[in-house]
Amino acid sequence: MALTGPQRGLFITLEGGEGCGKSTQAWRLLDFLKEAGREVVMTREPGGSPEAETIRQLLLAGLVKPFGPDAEALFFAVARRDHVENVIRPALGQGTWVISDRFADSTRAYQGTAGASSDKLDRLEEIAVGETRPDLTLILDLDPREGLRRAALRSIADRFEADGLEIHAARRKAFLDIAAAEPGRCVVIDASRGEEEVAASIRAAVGERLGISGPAS
Ligand code: Z5A
Repeated sequence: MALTGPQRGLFITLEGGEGCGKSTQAWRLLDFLKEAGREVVMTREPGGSPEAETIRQLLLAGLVKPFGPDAEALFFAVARRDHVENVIRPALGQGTWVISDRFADSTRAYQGTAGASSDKLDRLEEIAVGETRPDLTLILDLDPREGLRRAALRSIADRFEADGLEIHAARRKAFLDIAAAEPGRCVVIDASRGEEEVAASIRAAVGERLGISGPAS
C-alpha cells in the first residue's frame, strides 16, 4: 500500500560517481534538516539494513562480478528490497525523513552501463522499490578523473572504483540522462566546487523543491 498523506516523511537520495562528495554532503544535509526541525535518518546503499550490509560486502569485494551485470543487479535488488521494507518505508510511515547515500539510480548507472537491460532493471525496481520512490534526488556531477583522485586520497579502490576511465565516464552520462528524463525528481549539482558551495546549492535545491527554509524558530 502506498504511504501518502500529511504524515509521510520525505525521501531524499544522493547519487553520482565515485568520490563526488555524496557522503560528505549527505551528512551536511542531515544536520541542515535537523536544524530545520525535521526528524531525519541517514542510510546508504548498498546496505542500510543488517542483511543488506552483508550483501554489500559480497558486492564490493567483487565476488558477484564473475556472474555478470544481471546477477549484480539482482544482488543489489535483493539488498534494496530488504532496506526499503525494513528501514526506509517504516521511517517514512512514521513521518521521519530519509536521506540515502545512493539508491536505485545507481543500479541504472552502474549495472545499466555494464549491460543489464533497462527492461530488466524496470522489473527489479518494481519488486525492490515499489511505490517507495524518492521525492528528491540530488545528482552530484563531477569529472570522473577528479572523483577518482579524491577517492584515491581516502582509500584503496573497491570493485567499482577499479574500473577504467571510460566506464566511469559512461556512468556519469547515465546519471545525467536520468536527471534529464526526470526533471521533477532530480536536480544536478555541480560537485567540482568547494564543499561549502556544494552544500549551499543542495540547501537551495531542498528549499525550493521541498519547502525547507532553514532552522526552525
Ligand atoms: N553500486 C552499484 O554498482 N549499484 C548500485 O545499485 C549501488 C551501488 C547502490 C558503493 O561504494 C559502490 O557500489 C559504488 C557504486 C556501486 N561504487 N564504487 N566505488 P561505496 O558506498 O563504498 O562508495 P561510493 O558510494 O562510491 O562513494 P565514495 O567513493 O565513498 O565517495 P563519496 O561518498 O561520493 O564522496 P565522499 O566520501 O564524501 O568524499 C570523497 C573524498 O573527497 C573525501 O576525502 C572528502 O573529504 C573529499 N571531498 C568531499 N567533497 C569535496 C569537495 N567539494 N572538494 C574536494 N574534496 C572533497
